[in-house]
This record gives sequence, structure tokens and C-alpha cells, in this order.
Amino acid sequence: MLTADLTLTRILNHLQKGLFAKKNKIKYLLNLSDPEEINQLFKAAQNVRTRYFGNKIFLYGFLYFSTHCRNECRFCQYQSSNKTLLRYRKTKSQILAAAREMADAGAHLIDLTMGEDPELYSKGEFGFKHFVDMVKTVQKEIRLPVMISPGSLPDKILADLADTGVSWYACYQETHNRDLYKHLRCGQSFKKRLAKKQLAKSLGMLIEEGILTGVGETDDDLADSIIWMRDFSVDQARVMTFVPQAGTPMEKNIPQDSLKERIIIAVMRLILPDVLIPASLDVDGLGGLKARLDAGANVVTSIVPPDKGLAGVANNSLDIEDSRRTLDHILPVLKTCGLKPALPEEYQAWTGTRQKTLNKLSCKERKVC
Ligand code: SAM
Ligand code: MD0
Ligand code: SF4
Repeated sequence: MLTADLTLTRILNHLQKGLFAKKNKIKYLLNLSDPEEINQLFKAAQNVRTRYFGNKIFLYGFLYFSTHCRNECRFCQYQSSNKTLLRYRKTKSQILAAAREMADAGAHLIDLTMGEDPELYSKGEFGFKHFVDMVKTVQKEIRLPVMISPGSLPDKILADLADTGVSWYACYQETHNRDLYKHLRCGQSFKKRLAKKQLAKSLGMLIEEGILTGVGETDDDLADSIIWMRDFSVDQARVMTFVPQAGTPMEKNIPQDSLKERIIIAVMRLILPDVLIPASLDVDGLGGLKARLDAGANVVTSIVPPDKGLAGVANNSLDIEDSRRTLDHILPVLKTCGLKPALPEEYQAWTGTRQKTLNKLSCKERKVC
């Protein structure tokens, strides 16, 4: 327990100085409920964001190129037993056209995401030839940094992709409570998923970790996840509110509003001050963007072009075909928050510096420098 004189102001001042916080302080912040105090938390998170990133925001184009999946994640509409879903697998030229459109509009990165598509995953490392080829082509033609979110890839394929210069590997644990993980990502090894991130990091890739809220986790679990992210030194830290999906085992879960997600964003900003933190359009669409930025996020993710038959994850169609996930709609929201899009070269400078630091550290760890 915290002593009575450890007020919120003291904790926030401590964190704004960049000092270390123990788990009890993290839990104290996660548990705030008074609107005034939550406001104070958000203001502190904004101050920290300004210190590290000025008023600049990064913009990620999201390209969900195959919605086929062999897995059974209980929270996800793309789980293999959801037979009601119409699935797609985009061709290389369709992927290139969508990536080009997002790059031309001003996105800073292309996030190439898929389910664990059985067409690729059923043949071991031999199933990934076209995928690796496609990623290389996107890099060559689009000339923007690329993130891959393809699931638990074979080690050899991760290494091949790191070799081609892929900047980011996104692979979310959802929770660091092993029992809850087992329930949510049933049939998938907790340890193996962590090991993929460790391998990608050792190969020089930047790592995005992600957690879900509204899935039965406690504040203790959330604090453990944030501490895990700090210990691992993740480069991007995400939280998304669970959106119940028809045709899945969690469809009747009571949906949670965005407040807890925003509190977690703010706490992550204070505990992981220099990492990228997304405001995802995938949960509440464009209408939820300002509130997430006001909580201290500094990346807009799940920008999706219309007319291409592309889906989101938490919400497969929200705000896509009416073009509300495009820069034309996002930039005015940034302006109302007193924020601006970064220049592409500013984003590339950030990732470049971060990768250099990572490589130096891992050299030291491997004692090869
Ligand atoms: N198939 C790959 C994988 O699972 O790693 C890539 C897709 S991954 C980027 C999809 C992520 O979206 C999940 O890890 C989860 O964090 C989030 N997600 C999926 N279903 C969701 C839902 N119903 N509500 C909120 N977030 C969800
Ligand atoms: C998003 N729907 O940005 C995407 C997704 C995958 N790397 C990201 C969860 O919200
Ligand atoms: Fe498949 Fe990813 Fe959805 Fe899990 S979260 S069912 S692995 S698409």
C-alpha cells in the first residue's frame, strides 16, 4: 500500500522527472477514478509526450492483406471457427496499390498484417516465399519503413525479413498473465510468442508489444504488462479495448468504454516516456481519436484507404468505406489537439536512431563490440 502522503501530484512530478516507478505506483495510477485526477494524469502524459516528441505525430497505414487464420483466439473475429465471415487474400499488385495510395497521402509507415493464414503456415518455412517476396517489393517500390504483423513466423523467415531491412515486428501478447493468455490465445504457446519477439529484437528489428483491456484482466495484470514492456525495452507499446465479435465465444462480453484504455495509454506514456504509443482508429474510429491523443498517444494507427475491400481487426468495417480513416479526416483532428504530422524524414530519423541504439546494446549484450 502507498502511504497516505504519497499524493497523485507527487507521483506525477516524480514520473515527469523521468524517475523510476515501482509496481504499487503504477497500480495506483491505473486505479484512478476521480475525473479531476484522471485529467491531471492526462496532462502529465501530454507534457511527457511534448518533451520527447514535440507536437509531432506519426501516421501508420494499415494493410490487412489476408484475413485467413488457422488460430482460435477467443477475442478475434478472424478465428478459424468463425465460418460466417467472408475472408480475403490480396494479391501483390492489390497490396502495392493500397500501400502506394497511403504513402502518397502522407503515411509514414506501412503495416503489413495477416492472420496466420494456413496457405502460408501449413508448409513450414517453405510457405512464405511469396510473402517475403511481397514484403521486399513493397519496401523497394514504396520506400517507406515497413512493419510486419504476420503472427508467429518461423525463425528463418523472421531472419530473412530482418535481412531485407524490415523495421518493425508487431506481435502482441495481449496480457502477461499466463492463465489469461491461455484463455485468450488458446492453443498458442506463451513462451514461443515471447521468444519470437526476443529473436526479432536480436536481429535488429524494432518491437511493438500490445495488450487488450476489457478481457477480464486486473490492474495487477496491467501493471505487470507495463513493467514487462519496460524490462524488454519495447519500441512501441499498444493497448486496445476489446470489441466483442459476433460468432465468437466472447461475443456476449459487456463492452468497455474507452476510459480504461486512455488511462493505460497515459500510464504507459509516463512509465515508457520515449516509446511510440498508438491511438488506434480500429476501436472507436475517427470519433475516438482526439481522446486517445489527449491521453498521450503519439502515433495514429489503422489508417485504411477506402474502395480496396480492406478490413480492420477490432472493427472490420468501421469508418473505412466512408473514408474516415484517411489523412483528409485525421489531420484536422491533430490540429484541434495542437499537434502536427511529422515529416517522413523525421519518422525515419526516429526509427534509425532507435535501431542504432538497439544494435549497440545488443552488440554489448553479445559482447561483440
Ligand atoms: N494475426 C496476427 C497476430 O495475431 O499476431 C496479426 C493480427 S494482430 C495485429 C491483431 C490484434 O488485434 C490482436 O493481437 C489484438 O491485440 C487485436 N484484436 C483482435 N481482435 C480484437 C478485438 N475483438 N477487439 C480489440 N482488439 C482486437
Ligand atoms: C491497428 N488494426 O493499428 C490495427 C492492428 C497491427 N499491427 C495493428 C491492431 O489498430
Ligand atoms: Fe488469428 Fe491474429 Fe485473430 Fe488470433 S488475433 S485469430 S492469430 S488474426
